[in-house]
Parts: sequence; structure tokens; C-alpha cells
Amino acid sequence: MAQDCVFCKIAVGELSAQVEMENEDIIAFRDIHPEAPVHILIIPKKHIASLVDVTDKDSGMLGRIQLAAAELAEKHKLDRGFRLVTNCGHEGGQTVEHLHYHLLGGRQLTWPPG
Ligand code: DGP
Repeated sequence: MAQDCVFCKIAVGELSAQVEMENEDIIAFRDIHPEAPVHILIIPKKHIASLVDVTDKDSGMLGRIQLAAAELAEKHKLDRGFRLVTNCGHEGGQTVEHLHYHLLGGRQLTWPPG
């Protein structure tokens, strides 16, 4: 756990969040500033700053994030479509330095992003 990391605090239950699902190595919870009717963050429980910091050892966890996204999309009936995205680094728009994937759905999403 990284000191002063809000997502690490959510992962260990020190900070409350609206949890959607959880297993041994990942947790998913509602984004505090939703940009769509369904806006869920899926994160590894262990502290990884961003996608550029993953290693081969993380491949199982990364796969489980994809599977969780598909399960959550089904749970929230996002049958018309959804988006799974990770912002990486300053120019990628990352504001919280703990790897996270945004699952967005429930409205028409535009492309390209701003
Ligand atoms: P990003 O810009 O990709 O780093 O997205 C970070 C997201 O994290 C942003 O949409 C807001 C969300 N967020 C930040 N702090 C908290 C928090 O304490 N609780 C929850 N649930 N979400 C948070």
C-alpha cells in the first residue's frame, strides 16, 4: 500500500466507496465524479502507478480487469455499448497515480475524446 494514495485506501477499506465487485486482486467501485450514468473504476488492489509500470507478473490481474469489466457491463445491462479506458500519465489525463480503468456506459459516448 502506498502512503497517501486514495485508491490504496479504498482497496483496504480505509476510505469508503460504493463497491461494485471485489476479488483477491482487484476491486471495482463507482467514480466519485461520474461522467456517464454508469461510471465504475476497476483497479488492482496492489499499488501500481500506471499502465507503464505493469510487468509480466501482472498479466493475470490485467486479464481479470477485462473480465470484470465485461461482467459489470452485463450486470448494468450495457447491451448497447460501453467503453473501458485507462488514462496514462499527464497528457493521457491521469489524475490519480494508481492504475485504474474507467468503465463508462449508459449514454452515447463520443469519439475522439477531448
Ligand atoms: P483519472 O483522471 O483517469 O486519473 O481518473 C481518476 C478518477 O478517480 C476521476 O474520475 C475521479 C475519481 N476519484 C478520485 N478520487 C476519488 C475517490 O476518493 N473516490 C472515488 N470513488 N473516486 C475518486
